[in-house]
Amino acid sequence: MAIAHPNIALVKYWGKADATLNVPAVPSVSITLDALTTETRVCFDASLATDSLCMNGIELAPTSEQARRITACLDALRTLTEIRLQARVETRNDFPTGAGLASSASGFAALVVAAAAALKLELSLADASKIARAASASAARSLFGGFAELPAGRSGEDVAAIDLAPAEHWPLEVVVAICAEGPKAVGSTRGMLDSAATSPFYPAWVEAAAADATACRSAIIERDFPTLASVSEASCLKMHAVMQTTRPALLYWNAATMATLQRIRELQQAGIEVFFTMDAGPQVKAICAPGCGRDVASALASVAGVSRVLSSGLGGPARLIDSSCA
Ligand code: 2P0
Repeated sequence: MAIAHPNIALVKYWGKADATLNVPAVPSVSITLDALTTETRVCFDASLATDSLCMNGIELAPTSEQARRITACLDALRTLTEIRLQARVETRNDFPTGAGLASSASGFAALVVAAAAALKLELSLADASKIARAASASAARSLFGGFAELPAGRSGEDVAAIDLAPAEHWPLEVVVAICAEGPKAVGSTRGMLDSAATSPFYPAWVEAAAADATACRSAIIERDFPTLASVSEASCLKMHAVMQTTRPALLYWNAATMATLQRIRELQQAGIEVFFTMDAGPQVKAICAPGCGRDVASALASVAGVSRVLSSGLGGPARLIDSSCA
């Protein structure tokens, strides 16, 4: 069994340089959370005719999109061995799946770690990260704890995420305001392709991304909260500007999202070190300087439309927790 945690990008990934190899067009910088967890068990079994997949207690049809992506990831690992057996995969998230909380990041990171161990493959972190990236680019970052970066690539390139700093370097706190519980309307992969094809802002977004990643990296290394807040909010809002100017428009926010942003602005004006980021869903992630999470959580819990808040510190890398069927 392997566990992995979702990560939240501070400088966002939105766009592909190579959709087939799943290579990002922009660099992204993320933090890995400790309070949300995916647990995945993989057993290769000679009695199976196809991969058999169970997610959160529900069997997935082999023809479903999720099953297809999981099998493709398992195939990438199987081809590195002599083993051609099919696998039983059981995976469970202790947080909402497919709702803008990066369940595909933790899911594919845990899958790669569990399946590699079950196949007795000794993969470097870089190689594990490349395989995870091919399945879901944000998963490449969840192989690492603390702070990670996934560089941009070019068409045909194979890029891996890199470790920027461990969680202990700067124990930021994260409060997630749940603004809607359901699954997101449009998946990230479809949305990114539509944005590249139709948003007039997409070229400017790609052009500015390297500078944002550089500024973010420096702010992390120097533990410079105001700079991290400024570059992260700007990256998030630019990404949402691209999303909103995509045709058909990707409107991930709801009224509670907006009310939460306004509450965070008030907290900032009151001197609390906090900033916001949002992904392909309505949830708002409030990133807090060490020690500020409790006050931010109680403030966001009372925002109209916020159903609950989740609080987290920064977490460790994807890892094996027992090796029974890995
Ligand atoms: C991120 N997102 O950097 C950005 C911000 C969503 C918004 O990474 O197409 O599910 O599978 O590579 O990994 C979501 O992207 O997309 C994502 P694919 P993935 O966190």
